[in-house]
Amino acid sequence: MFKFYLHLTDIKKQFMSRSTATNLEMNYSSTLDNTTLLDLYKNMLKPRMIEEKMLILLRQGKISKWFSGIGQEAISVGVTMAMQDDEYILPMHRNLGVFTTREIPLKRLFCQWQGKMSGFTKGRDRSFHFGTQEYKIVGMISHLGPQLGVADGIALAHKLNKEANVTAVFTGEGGTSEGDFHEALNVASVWQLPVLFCIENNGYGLSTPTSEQYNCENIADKGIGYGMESHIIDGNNIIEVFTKVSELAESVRNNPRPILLEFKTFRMRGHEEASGTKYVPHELLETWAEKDPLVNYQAFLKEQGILSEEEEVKIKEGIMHEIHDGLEVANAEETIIPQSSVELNDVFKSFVYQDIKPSNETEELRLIDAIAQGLKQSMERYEDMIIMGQDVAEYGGVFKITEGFVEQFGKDRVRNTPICESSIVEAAMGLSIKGRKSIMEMQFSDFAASGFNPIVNYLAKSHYRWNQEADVVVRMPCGGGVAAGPFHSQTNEAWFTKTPGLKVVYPAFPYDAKGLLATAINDPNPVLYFEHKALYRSIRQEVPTDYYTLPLGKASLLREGQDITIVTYGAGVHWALETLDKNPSVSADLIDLRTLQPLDTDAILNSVTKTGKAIILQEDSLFGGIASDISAMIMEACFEKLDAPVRRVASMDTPIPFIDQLEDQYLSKNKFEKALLDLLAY
Ligand SMILES: Cc1ncc(C[n+]2csc(CCOP(=O)(O)OP(=O)(O)O)c2C)c(N)n1
Repeated sequence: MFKFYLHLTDIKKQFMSRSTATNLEMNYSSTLDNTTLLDLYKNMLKPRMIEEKMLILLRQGKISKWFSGIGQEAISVGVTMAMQDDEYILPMHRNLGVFTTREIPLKRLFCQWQGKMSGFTKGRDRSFHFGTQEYKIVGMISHLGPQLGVADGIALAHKLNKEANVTAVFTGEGGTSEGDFHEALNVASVWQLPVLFCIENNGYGLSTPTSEQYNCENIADKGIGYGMESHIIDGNNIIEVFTKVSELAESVRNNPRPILLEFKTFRMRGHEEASGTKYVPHELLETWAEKDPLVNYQAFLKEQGILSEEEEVKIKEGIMHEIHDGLEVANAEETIIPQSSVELNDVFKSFVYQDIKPSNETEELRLIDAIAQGLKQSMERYEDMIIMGQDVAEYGGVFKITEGFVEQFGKDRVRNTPICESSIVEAAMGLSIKGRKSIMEMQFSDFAASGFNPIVNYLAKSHYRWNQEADVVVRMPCGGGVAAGPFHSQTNEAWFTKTPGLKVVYPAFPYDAKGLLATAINDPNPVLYFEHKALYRSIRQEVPTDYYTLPLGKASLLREGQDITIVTYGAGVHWALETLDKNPSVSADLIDLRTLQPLDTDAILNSVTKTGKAIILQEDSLFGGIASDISAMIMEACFEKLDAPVRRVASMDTPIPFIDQLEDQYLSKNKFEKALLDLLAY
């Protein structure tokens, strides 16, 4: 608590009493006309009155949860009024004032909170967890921090489009402890992105006081570490918020750069209504109650003769009617009738595959060259598509796939990134919100762990939640057999195949790699594109020279036989081919899945129906891998056709080890032949 009291004393010096605050408001207000001054008031009053109504409904059990922004309205309203209508705002759970100041019809907000169809998420997400392109608002995901990086992506698109726009993103002081905060500010500063990072320092993150959240006097002090301008603003003074943010936003529009804004304020109610405020010292609540932004501002407007009693009553009545009418519409709307087909259809944005055939001209390419060529041709096809990743620019990436790209496409489009996996995935999401495609290169697929949250929670769920596609391809150099140890050898596709909303592509040959990459890029949904490092330079094939596409969700039948079905992908395909070459008497269907999501279930089930035996080979360790799901699927669909139990062949359930002998023992490669022959003999 010590630290918080410290800054409280500072603030007390400035705002000891209502009249001091009023003086300050007067100083700033001299530049504002009466209409603006009244608009600031009306815009603060509306969220306050809505909240008061919601608290009643909550007590009556008519809404599920409520995060109160009472006492913090000046920040939401002042910032939103300082922004142009075409500029994005990314608010948090206490920023109702952003939504109301952008004039979202209340009936829609109420429908959203009641989980009705006329809300913004078709009942799929609650409270403020939604975005709307119509109102240029991108709501939070529960994980708080990720939207900071999303703001970077939106701002990057503005900057590259040479649009003089600023993006405002909110977080609480608790959210500043997350890695996403650090990464987003770092990236924004390195790239000089026009973002206002608005930190609402309201004293508590759930029950945690600032003294247990960070260890410096002001959050604004962190700006210097990022090379970023920062300001402290009295978050309870609407005129100060509006005037300062307006000035700064205008300055950023003319001179794009990030700015860190720390708004000093206080959370007057519990974290959410059910949790109460027992842990908050009474003195603090009393002190801050005196600084209520709405009460003080109303007093100021009256003192100045700008707001009369009659006008006040009229404004309040107007808002009351609006709330009443909105609630009537929302209450009357029927509840959602669940239809599984509707839910499943919205997981992905619909995409009509366009089959583009190559000409006859081919050349022999290694897998790595085919990927590089495909990537280059897509960069030519989509002139505003961006590649981002560590060392991808002049250095050409650690595997040299983007070598020469900077010369052809320039540094704006081929962007070296700091080591900020989360924030770059988030930036890619932001680019998609602005309609730009992007590709992110994970230096090694293992490092997707550092960008995992935004992949599985942001990219994957965005279309289902609020109809916003995440038009992003994440390239994933993966796989073992390269004696690189537990952190540079994993094949971690199962982390993602589990998550609805992600497509997963895993080619084994140069021809497939090029055509599937083209489609992954054309597809507006998030795609994880796995590239096996051990195949990069070892597998060659004749590949069409010009651009072509291949469909996702279509396996390829590499060998045809009668006795057994082998299902595999990636390096497993080559291990299976070697085994079949060594055992010419084995008559097998060999299915290379090529994509794991969507999965070509027909190809698998049709083949097993014919052969009556199935063996699934994966490079990943056994438990929880995709082989288990395919096995279960075969069991369920083909039980009566099976002549033997389905067999899974996978690597050991240990981390993948470094030294050759251990790695060889670990990998499924050397277990496959015996398992295949055993199953044939069953
Ligand atoms: C990654 C993550 N960890 C924890 C939580 C639980 N949680 C939700 S809000 C919150 C407090 C946030 O504090 P702050 O950022 O200061 O915002 P405030 O609620 O005070 O406005 C916590 C701990 C979460 N939603 N996400």
